[in-house]
Amino acid sequence: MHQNSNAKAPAMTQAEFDKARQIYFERCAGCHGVLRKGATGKPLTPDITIDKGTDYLKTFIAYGSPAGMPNWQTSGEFDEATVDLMARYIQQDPPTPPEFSLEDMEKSRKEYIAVSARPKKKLNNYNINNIFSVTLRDAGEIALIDGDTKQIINIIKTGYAVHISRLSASGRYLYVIGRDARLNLIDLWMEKPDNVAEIKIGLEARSVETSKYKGWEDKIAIAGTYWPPQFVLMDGDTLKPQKIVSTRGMTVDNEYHPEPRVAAIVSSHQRPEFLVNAKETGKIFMVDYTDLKNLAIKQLDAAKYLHDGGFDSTRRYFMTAANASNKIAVVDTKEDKLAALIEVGKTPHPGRGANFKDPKYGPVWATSGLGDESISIIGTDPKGHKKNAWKVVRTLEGQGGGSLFIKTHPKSNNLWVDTTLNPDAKVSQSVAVFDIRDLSKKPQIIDIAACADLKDDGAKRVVQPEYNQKGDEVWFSVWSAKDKQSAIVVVDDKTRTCKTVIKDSKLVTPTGKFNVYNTQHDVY
Ligand code: DHE
Repeated sequence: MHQNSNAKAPAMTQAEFDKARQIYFERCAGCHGVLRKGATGKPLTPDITIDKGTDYLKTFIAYGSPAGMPNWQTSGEFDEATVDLMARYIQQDPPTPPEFSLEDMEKSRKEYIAVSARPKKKLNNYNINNIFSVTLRDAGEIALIDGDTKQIINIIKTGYAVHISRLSASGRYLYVIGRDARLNLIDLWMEKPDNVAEIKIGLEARSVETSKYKGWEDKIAIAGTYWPPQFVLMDGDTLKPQKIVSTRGMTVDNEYHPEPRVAAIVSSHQRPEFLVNAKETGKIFMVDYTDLKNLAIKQLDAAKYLHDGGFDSTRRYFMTAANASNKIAVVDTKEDKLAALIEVGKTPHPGRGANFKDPKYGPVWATSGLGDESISIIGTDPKGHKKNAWKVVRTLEGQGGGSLFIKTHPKSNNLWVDTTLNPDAKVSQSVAVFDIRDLSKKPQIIDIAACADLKDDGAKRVVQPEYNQKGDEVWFSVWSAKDKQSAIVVVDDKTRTCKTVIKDSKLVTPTGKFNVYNTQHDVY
């Protein structure tokens, strides 16, 4: 029998425990965390699960929940015996999660269409530059939507709790990473764009990127994991894994950390280099991808709990949130040096941030955040506006805390800010929009959820503004639970009025939206 520290945990044979552990790491870790401490899914540590008891847990696993827990038995994924096995497993002490080697990755890799058999030119008539890849978070899918016609081109199976999409430098390949660390490669040149390859790079992941430096377009893909704490470099067109690098090591305070999770990854436009954020150590790995056998990596000390970020308008400076330190770190990717650490509001959360020309302070980059209503505007022009560079030149007042994303476009006068996680439904269902030409003006508040006109009582959280390629439309997700109706609302950027609502039963829990052109060229 399996030995457990808590005698109240239900009995399991060792064989049952080993089988359940495999299932947990393959299907559950992406949402509940490898150590069961919770992430998008609830924590499942024994102090919680033993009290709930086997019958309660079996019901939850079998039928799922509107909050995103899949219905494992009624969907046919698990039979009753497996449900019972998993209900007993999550009452045991969480085992140390397994490492994940190159061999483990290669074993999981599938090439649905070999490179040689893929189209030699684009076989469809879509305006690829204006396609949106839309995360269908709890469905484990993405929707490809034609930005011109607003029609769904395809619904494509990806990883569980799919997280973000990124584009290859040529804009042909779409990379989609799931929290379960499944990476899908989608070929947008196919008659009907679809999966051409996939690989599992670990147990839990959030980020993916590809080589953008000239001469390296579409050559190398990189993806980072929360578990194991590492990142992997792969062939861009086949996902064949080539090199794993661990992020374990010393924090910026020179203490050892066993589990620095890989957060944002960006691809330098100045050098053949990736920038990889290690969350818990506060280190930024500058990874030179020109020679994987003799990999050259420079480690920059930034600040702990690195999260998301994006480039300034020149795409020379990487602006990234060290969110639990309430700081923005600025990396000069030409000099490969930390340029600044800037104090901002509580728990900054920029997504990729927003770049615009401030009428008084010149080129700036903006972030909103989770912890308070402040929107920090940072000067980003050390040449032309030296005294404003790397300083908060303005702080705007948004609707409140709980903001996840902020966005503008080079052709727009608007700065859009969501407040997705704000507890007040009025605030989480609307967005604030500032006029960049006069930031002293209060923002206009637009009730996006009302535009969607959804009949049921879903949460209707509005998340992540994303522009179309032309910069004259802003797309918002109206995100409700899996069993409620969601929608995508398209707003006319000039009139700031709702112009189209995309509603379809296939659009389950839409969250992130990635316009091909803007994502490929870092336009935000
Ligand atoms: Fe995300 C980006 C991590 C929850 C939607 N999210 C990121 C990035 C990281 C991250 C590290 C930057 C990736 C990059 O640029 O390479 N996200 C996490 C978490 O750890 C967290 C807080 C909890 C979790 O369990 O995953 C989390 N994220 C969420 C959500 O609940 C969101 C709102 C809805 C969803 O789909 O899961 C969400 N995250 C997003 C989006 C981006 C993102 C839309 C990309 C923004 C962009 O414009 O690039």
